Amino acid sequence: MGRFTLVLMLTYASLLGVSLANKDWGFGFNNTNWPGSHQRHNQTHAPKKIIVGGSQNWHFGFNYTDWSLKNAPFYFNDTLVFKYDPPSNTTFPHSVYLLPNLRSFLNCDLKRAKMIANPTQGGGKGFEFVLKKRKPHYFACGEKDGFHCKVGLMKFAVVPLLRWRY
Ligand SMILES: *[C@@H]1O[C@H](CO)[C@@H](O)[C@H](O)[C@H]1NC(C)=O
Ligand SMILES: *[C@@H]1O[C@H](CO)[C@@H](O)[C@H](O)[C@H]1NC(C)=O
Ligand SMILES: *[C@@H]1O[C@H](CO)[C@@H](O)[C@H](O)[C@H]1NC(C)=O
Ligand SMILES: *[C@@H]1O[C@H](CO)[C@@H](O)[C@H](O)[C@H]1NC(C)=O
Ligand SMILES: *[C@@H]1O[C@H](CO)[C@@H](O)[C@H](O)[C@H]1NC(C)=O
Ligand SMILES: [Cu+2]
Repeated sequence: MGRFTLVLMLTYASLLGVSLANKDWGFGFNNTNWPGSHQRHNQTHAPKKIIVGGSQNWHFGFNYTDWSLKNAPFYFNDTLVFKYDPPSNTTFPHSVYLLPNLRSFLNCDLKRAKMIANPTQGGGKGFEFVLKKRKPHYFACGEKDGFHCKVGLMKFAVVPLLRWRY
């Protein structure tokens, strides 16, 4: 195979790569008014408020991965609402953390996690989190050093605007 052919193949491959990348990710750059994007992702939908877990709220033992798959896709500016009783009202308080990456998510490793809602913030109307970043969000309960996350299934991942399954 000559050098020229190789270069051509590489060029072709990179073109393919770029077009695939655009197909999957390009809509994220400007989703206000992109012609043609409407068939794949309904751009006219208004941001929604979604109660995490639905009527189950945020509690130990509910499969939130399953819930998130059934309620995907989530969009930019959608609001996730975490509702859970404050310590004054329950003996099993919860919280909400963002885990830094897939690995910590899979292991329920809270070492570098960031608390976004403490055990009292889920009371009343609940804690609201707006999906503002175009990246995976790994949510978990941080109570009992990962026990709620690991054994209580209190974790789920969300990729705003990307459909989680096709
Ligand atoms: C997105 O595109 C629309 C129309 O083409 C334009 O008015 C708007 O400023 C763009 N937004 C961004 C963030 O580039
Ligand atoms: C897009 O969403 C709007 C509002 O939710 C709805 O009325 C419309 O039918 C949707 N369009 C498509 C193509 O799904
Ligand atoms: C939770 O739901 C997911 C997705 O449906 C499933 O793969 C998983 O096995 C479930 N976990 C448990 C412990 O039931
Ligand atoms: C999300 O909301 C912000 C502030 O309300 C707004 O500036 C932005 O255009 C919205 N983005 C999308 C994708 O709707
Ligand atoms: C705690 O429980 C009391 C009595 O059931 C109720 O009135 C109150 O609204 C609850 N507080 C929160 C923050 O849910
Ligand atoms: Cu918990």
